[in-house]
Amino acid sequence: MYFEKSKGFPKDFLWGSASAAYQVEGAWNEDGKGPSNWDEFVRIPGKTFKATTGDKAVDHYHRYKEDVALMAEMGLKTYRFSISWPRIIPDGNGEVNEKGLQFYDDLINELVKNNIVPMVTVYHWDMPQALEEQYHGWESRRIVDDFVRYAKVLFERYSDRVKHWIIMNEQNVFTGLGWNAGMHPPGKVDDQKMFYQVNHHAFMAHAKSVIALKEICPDAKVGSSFAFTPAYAFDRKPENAMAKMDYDDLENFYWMDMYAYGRYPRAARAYLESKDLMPVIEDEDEEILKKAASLIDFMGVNYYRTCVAEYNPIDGVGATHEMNTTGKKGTAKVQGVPGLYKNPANEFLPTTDWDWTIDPMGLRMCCRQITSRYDLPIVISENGLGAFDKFEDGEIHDPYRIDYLKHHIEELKKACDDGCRVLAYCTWSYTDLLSWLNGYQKRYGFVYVDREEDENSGTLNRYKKDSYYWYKHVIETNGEEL
Ligand code: BGP
Repeated sequence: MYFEKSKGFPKDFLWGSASAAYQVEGAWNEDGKGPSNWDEFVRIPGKTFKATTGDKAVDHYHRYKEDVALMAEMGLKTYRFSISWPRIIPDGNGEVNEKGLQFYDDLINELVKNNIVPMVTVYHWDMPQALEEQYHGWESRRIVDDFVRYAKVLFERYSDRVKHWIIMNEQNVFTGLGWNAGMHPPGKVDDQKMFYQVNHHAFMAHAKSVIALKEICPDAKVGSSFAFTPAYAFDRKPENAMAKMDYDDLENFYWMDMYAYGRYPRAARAYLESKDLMPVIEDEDEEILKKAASLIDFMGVNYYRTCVAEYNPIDGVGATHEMNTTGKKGTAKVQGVPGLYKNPANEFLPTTDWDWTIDPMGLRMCCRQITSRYDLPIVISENGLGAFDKFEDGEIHDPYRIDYLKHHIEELKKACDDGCRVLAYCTWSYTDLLSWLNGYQKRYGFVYVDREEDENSGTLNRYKKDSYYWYKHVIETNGEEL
């Protein structure tokens, strides 16, 4: 839609930035923390770019005060971070580690003291390795109770100060890469049946945690963050429009419908039943999922890119289990689901060095679709550009990042004008950090961290990039001057 004049962002809009425990904290075996599935996985040769780990990451565990001071100076309104389950309950379901709880108490207090709203992700992919050993983690329904116990420990300890909660980060990504592509723990390949079962367990863990939070802290706001990649139909050929519908039901609505309605899309269900892929669902699940859906306050969206959906014949391309993790542009390959869709490149859009399309309008489309389909408020919990940055005498000039964020914020403003209720916008990321599979050279932050792939490289000192000063001004003007 077109409006003569923009109403702009709401007065209390939360301008933020995000991170995740494994990607920033380091201190992987300090103060009683147990090993996580990621601590284990990164040690398997060939799994990450140049065998990088989060052992030290960017040492946020020891430098959080300095990081929060930089946020305060910038005027950041909210900081989204995740809590490491194995720091809180080292073996997943045994003793609670007071030192782990203390770390997040200190971080939260530091944020609150600086007028920064803490936004907490309960699960951003680091699961206690002990649960993998006990019952194969997410593959067993036993994880649901252990997860909810962990979540309740957090709610009871922090919900006096934390009012914004994200239960799951990108359930579609950690399960897809974990059980189909073999690129995240537990590294399973093409285990479709288990992929859907694991997702059902994660949906139950999400739902029961939402219900528990509202009992403990009724005024808390809660949702989960979905990695939303909208698709364009390849062209006006009906079979390509249908490929887009299939893609949406199986790759997007499968998760968002569950969070917002507590049910799977009918067409997805029918497809899974025909392939004998439907997960085992227990009698009481439906009621719990529906109750949780009625309680969520927002849809969390991590938006990076759009894709294209084109009909893929039954003997067409499948999953390649490959990704551009080197930053050598043009190395990504077309992937698809035979009989349904494939995702060819979009020649109308530029791409990053890691072959992700750059499509600001896609962000507005995410908001519009969520508003039309679910009529829920929206938290943009991640959006940003991974790029090579150059450090020159203490300065980092990153006009490409400013350009990327500026155009996305412009589109977000239009989404607000369209009537979408957007509560927050968090860039990915605040400081540079570990990119799970792409090492430290794929940088996202406003704050440059002096380190490279080698664990012993760099001082870990922090430097403000040009984008830091730019975002400071965006916040000061509530998005009026971009
Ligand atoms: C999201 C994750 C983040 C972050 C981001 C960038 O999927 O939630 O944790 O890593 O993507 O991705 P990457 O690091 O692969 O470039």
